[in-house]
Amino acid sequence: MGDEGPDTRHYDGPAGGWGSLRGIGHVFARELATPAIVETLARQNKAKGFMCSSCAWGKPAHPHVFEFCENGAKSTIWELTRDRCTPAFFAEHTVTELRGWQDYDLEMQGRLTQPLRYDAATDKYVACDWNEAFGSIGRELNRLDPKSTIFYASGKASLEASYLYALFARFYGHNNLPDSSNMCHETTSVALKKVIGSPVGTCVLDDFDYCDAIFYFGQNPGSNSPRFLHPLQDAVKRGCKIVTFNPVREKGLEHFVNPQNPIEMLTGHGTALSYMYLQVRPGGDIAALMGLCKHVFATDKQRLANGQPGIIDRAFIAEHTHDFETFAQAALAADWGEIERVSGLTRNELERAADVYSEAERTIGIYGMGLTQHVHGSQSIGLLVNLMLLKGNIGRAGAGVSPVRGHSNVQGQRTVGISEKPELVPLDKLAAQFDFEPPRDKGRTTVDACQGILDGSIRAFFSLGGNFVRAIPERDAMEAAWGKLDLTVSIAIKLNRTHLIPGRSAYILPCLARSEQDMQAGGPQSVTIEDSFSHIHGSVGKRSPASPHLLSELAIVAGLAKATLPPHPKWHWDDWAADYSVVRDLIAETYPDEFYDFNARIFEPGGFYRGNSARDRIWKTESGKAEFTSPTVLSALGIGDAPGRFHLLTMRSNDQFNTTIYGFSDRLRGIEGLRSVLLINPADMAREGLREGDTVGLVTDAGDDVHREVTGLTVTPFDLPDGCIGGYYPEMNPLIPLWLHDEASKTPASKGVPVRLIRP
Ligand SMILES: Nc1nc2c(c(=O)[nH]1)N[C@H]1C(S)=C(S)[C@@H](COP(=O)(O)OP(=O)(O)OC[C@H]3O[C@@H](n4cnc5c(=O)[nH]c(N)nc54)[C@H](O)[C@@H]3O)O[C@H]1N2
Ligand SMILES: Nc1nc2c(c(=O)[nH]1)N[C@H]1C(S)=C(S)[C@@H](COP(=O)(O)OP(=O)(O)OC[C@H]3O[C@@H](n4cnc5c(=O)[nH]c(N)nc54)[C@H](O)[C@@H]3O)O[C@H]1N2
Ligand SMILES: [Mo]
Repeated sequence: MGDEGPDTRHYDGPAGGWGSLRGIGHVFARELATPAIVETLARQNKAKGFMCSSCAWGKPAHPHVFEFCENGAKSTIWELTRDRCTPAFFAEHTVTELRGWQDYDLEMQGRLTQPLRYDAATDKYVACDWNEAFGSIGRELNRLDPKSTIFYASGKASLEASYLYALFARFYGHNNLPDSSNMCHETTSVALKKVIGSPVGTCVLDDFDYCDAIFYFGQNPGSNSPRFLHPLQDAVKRGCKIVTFNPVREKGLEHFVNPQNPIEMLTGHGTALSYMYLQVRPGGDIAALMGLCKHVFATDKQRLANGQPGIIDRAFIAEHTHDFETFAQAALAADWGEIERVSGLTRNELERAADVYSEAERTIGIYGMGLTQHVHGSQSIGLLVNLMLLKGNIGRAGAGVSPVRGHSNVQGQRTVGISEKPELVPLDKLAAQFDFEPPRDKGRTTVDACQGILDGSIRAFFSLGGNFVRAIPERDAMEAAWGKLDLTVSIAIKLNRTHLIPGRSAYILPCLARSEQDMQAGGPQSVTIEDSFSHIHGSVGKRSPASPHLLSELAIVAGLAKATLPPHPKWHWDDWAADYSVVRDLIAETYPDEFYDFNARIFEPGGFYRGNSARDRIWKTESGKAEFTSPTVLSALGIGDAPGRFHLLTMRSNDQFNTTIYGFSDRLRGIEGLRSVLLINPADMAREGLREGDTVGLVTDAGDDVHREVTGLTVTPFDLPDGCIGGYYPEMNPLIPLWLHDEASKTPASKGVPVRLIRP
């Protein structure tokens, strides 16, 4: 697969359209999909149906006939594959041998079927039974200092399983509960909390029916949240203007043919989405936003001078915000020359974009990893909020700031207590509810966990889903340190690279997937998840489990906890695992304002809204108002330009979900058959004396003395700003220094890695 030659024909088709149907068809054929898969897809993202396990995009109250996208379908088909990765497979292959396999080939073995224990003598995983696994893991945990263990979660497990996982950690004695969010939207959780007092976006799905403009930063809906293309298309048809800031010309933001519209499918005529598409340099968003604000101030001043009404919403600013004047001064002082240099955009482009903002009555600011994964990412988010605040665009219909979240329940896991930040968790409430003394000290983020693994202070690692070793920065050093852990436990549905670096004692615990029926002592169970818009949805799995030996994630967490912790009159693990509605009652007791009547509301069409204070213009910030912040830098990159240095942005293809590689077709970018590519613009290629198809490598150019490299990359011309290189995540992760992360949240700076080219 991966050794096929590159085929980087330009893809002229739109996002969606026949290409997306063919994209599903490939996976469908390969997986020998059954009528059961078709039935499951028809129930996807609908009330009383099953909630897609791909992205966290909202689920409308009035869904389409097929409320799923190309990538949601791939994700479901990937879960429901007929292939099985059984103990017989592990008997044939040593772990050392499997470490040489590609991610794609590992997951292609299919669903894990039985609990597995690592046997060091034979270097193989062998089947074990659940009691044996729980018992020995419990004994290991009782030998360890709780503070030397990490309980990671990857953003997919349900609210119920996540709530119990966090309880287990705290009953055991630590707050080391990092989440995939720490590599993703933690910048959001920290920056939005600081400036608007709410750690999540303020929009709901309906806002897209009313907005006049969307300012769209660093998020790729065509691949990563394709159902978003429908509301975007509807908005554009109403006259809403989308202004996009992205170094890459992403197809999904340019042109969309709706696969659910027969006329568009037959004619190929869809909708051009972006009114302006601005190819900002990586990390150039602070500068771009500064330029936008600067021009809004200038236009406002001009209009006032002409006796016209101003643009800036002064009443809102006076009543609801803090530190406006400081920011107004900073914007005035910002230099257009610097703004143009750092953003890579012209003053004229930014002024035209700012005019769109000034003219729109209601604007939504959207963003994704293009803002969050930078050293000064939290400052970019602060400035986007400033832009919104200038016209009172937070806390009214059709307006707001809207981060597009990743994993299907990543936001929800934080909501119900998976957090390393004890101040975000109602610990007193939990103490009273469960009669114990919770740990009060700060837990470890993903980066802190990695540091602990490198320095030996962390001894055990649990993962509730995910593929941690593959997703984190500094891969070479991390893989070497990982094997020295005393205990590694992965709750998973398919085999991945992380499982192949076993600790001294290691277990893989296979679980049910969300689409599968979850039968417990109390009958068939449903679970819940929270989408990007803070709406909570019930999800019912109906498919037969991939193996009779699988347990639900919740049952596994309860089994581990019961085997580790002493009996306690208020800890009813068996009852909780028997009936998840009991767990929902516990959640409602801990978070009554958001989850009251939880069980009665889980199947409301469109989900139930747990509310957002900033949307109601209640600002839970230090000053009690929304905060204008003034940036300390204009570039979000931690390490600036230098001769020979490129800024690497790590990207997702249209044919992957994070570390799960569905195939080798990045259709929307016209890159076929190969992931080991180095994308670079033709002018930079000429300057470097490179030709298409050359093989080169990259080394990190971060000024420390660690050598980090990735080799064997095929040079591929691509439309990118000067001085910028594109490559795929996770293949590029060995290049990212662990210390290169957002200053406030420690989110790794995966979109701004300083690198140099090396020739073989
Ligand atoms: N099919 C599929 N769906 C997914 C995922 C997947 O892997 N596959 N992953 C899920 C997860 S966990 C997440 S977090 C989301 C991620 O979804 P996104 O937030 O869309 O993440 P990326 O694709 O990594 O990058 C987003 C965009 O940022 C742009 N960009 C890079 N650097 C900059 C910059 O400096 N400034 C600006 N303005 N733009 C920049 C890139 O060109 C890219 O278009 O998607 C979720 N959904
Ligand atoms: N360079 C670079 N690095 C990045 C990023 C980037 O843009 N660039 N993005 C970052 C982001 S946004 C994220 S969110 C992280 C992702 O990091 P993770 O969340 O840790 O990784 P995933 O690839 O989503 O995890 C895939 C594995 O999850 C398991 N799994 C799938 N479904 C289930 C389930 O239902 N239950 C259980 N228990 N297990 C399941 C499968 O075994 C599968 O192999 O990576 C981060 N790393
Ligand atoms: Mo993510």
